[in-house]
Amino acid sequence: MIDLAGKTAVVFGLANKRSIAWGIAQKLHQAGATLAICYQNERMRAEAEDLIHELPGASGFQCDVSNDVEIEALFAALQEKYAKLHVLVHAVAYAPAEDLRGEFINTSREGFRIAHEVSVYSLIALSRAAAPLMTEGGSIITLSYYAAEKVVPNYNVMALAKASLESTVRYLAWNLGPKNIRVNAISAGPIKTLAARGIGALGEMLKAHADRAPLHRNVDQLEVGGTALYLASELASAVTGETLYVDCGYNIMGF
Ligand code: 0WE
Repeated sequence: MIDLAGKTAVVFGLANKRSIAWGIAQKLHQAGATLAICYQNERMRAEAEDLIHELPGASGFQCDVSNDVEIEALFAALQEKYAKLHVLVHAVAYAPAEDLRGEFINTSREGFRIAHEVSVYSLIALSRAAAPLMTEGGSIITLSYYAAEKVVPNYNVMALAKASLESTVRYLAWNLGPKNIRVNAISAGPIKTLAARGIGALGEMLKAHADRAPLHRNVDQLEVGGTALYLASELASAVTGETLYVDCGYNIMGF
């Protein structure tokens, strides 16, 4: 078994029990990591804190990753409480709902800006804040989606953001490599989370995915968590700048 005892991980993007962040947090916790788990705002607090209490030793923090003041305050609190950091998980994305449907050509300037700021710039900002605490090396993990490479109808501006996110992973890997901080993305197959709930055709997408994927099923949050645990561990000590597919093989198919 992978042992992360003595390691500290900060996880961003917990909304509820269906969150990919929750699947990852559970796996890191099982492996013995000390967890700091972040949720966006006061509205998310009650539900998030109830979950966090299920993991002995884990602590909850409020941090809106689009706010530099909140990021600075969070990392000051993490430095105070834990001194060192080994793992950062970024499971955050957002585009305005009206930009995730309809004609791509109608993507708004504001929707483009918000999608990239919340879903991509936040990884750069969090990595910059975390790196000084990763004095023993580290592992930074983000979440991507196949639409970064191939058109998925209606994913629209989020697809551009995921393409940029995967490039950001490579540039951060290059920049942070000398500090022995690895940076990777997990490209997960579609999962029924709060973020996916608004999508009209989600049921249809999950079915098509299970039909076409070599494993003929969908992926779940704990399976994404398993790959995150591997990336967080020494087993992945030479893996950086990569996008790893955790999609039951869907992406390898040409027809
Ligand atoms: O990355 C995602 C979803 C990210 C997301 C979801 C929402 C819904 C609510 C970002 N922003 C928002 N904004 C909202 O207002 N996925 C991989 C799930 C997803 O989203 C899709 C998909 C899939 C799959 C949107 C259209 C088509 C397919």
